Amino acid sequence: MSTPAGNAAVYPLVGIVMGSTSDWDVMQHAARSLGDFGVPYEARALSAHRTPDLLIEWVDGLVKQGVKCFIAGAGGAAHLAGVVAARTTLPVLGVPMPSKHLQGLDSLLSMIQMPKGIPVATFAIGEAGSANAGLFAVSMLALQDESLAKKLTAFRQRQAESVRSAKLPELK
Ligand code: RP5
Repeated sequence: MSTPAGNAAVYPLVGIVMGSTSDWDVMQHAARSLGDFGVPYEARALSAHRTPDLLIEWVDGLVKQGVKCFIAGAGGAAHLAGVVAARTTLPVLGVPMPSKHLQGLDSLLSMIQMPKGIPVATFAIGEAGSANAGLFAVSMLALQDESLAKKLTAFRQRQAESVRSAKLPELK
């Protein structure tokens, strides 16, 4: 779907996949977290049940290119993250989509209850989980990248400062 730099020579460090283009509203928050830190990513809508072969092909392709982790967002009987995790030993971060009938509880339980042996690190339902999955990927990459670690520290400091300086509204 997109890469932040639009530069063909930059290989993605993170693969973002979602089960449907309808998930993009939520999954763009993961992409934004990565983009804000200058982390190259590739984002695609690919389904574990509608396009299984294409999904596996995409995962294998990114692994070959040297991607460091995957973020997978899906809703309902959300098996996408589990299927990605079954294909690679790289870390897979799962984001449960809010769903129409069960408000994302179905997505959360499907994703978080991975059977022993194939882990998926599951985040909160919706936008917060998506943004946090992006930030978590940045933290992992920062383990081996000092300048990224500094950016992350600066981000935390700015965030803390905005809370410290926040003023409550006047009484009505
Ligand atoms: C899942 O089904 C997707 O991840 C999405 O959250 C949900 C609905 O998909 P669409 O019907 O909008 O394509 O596979």
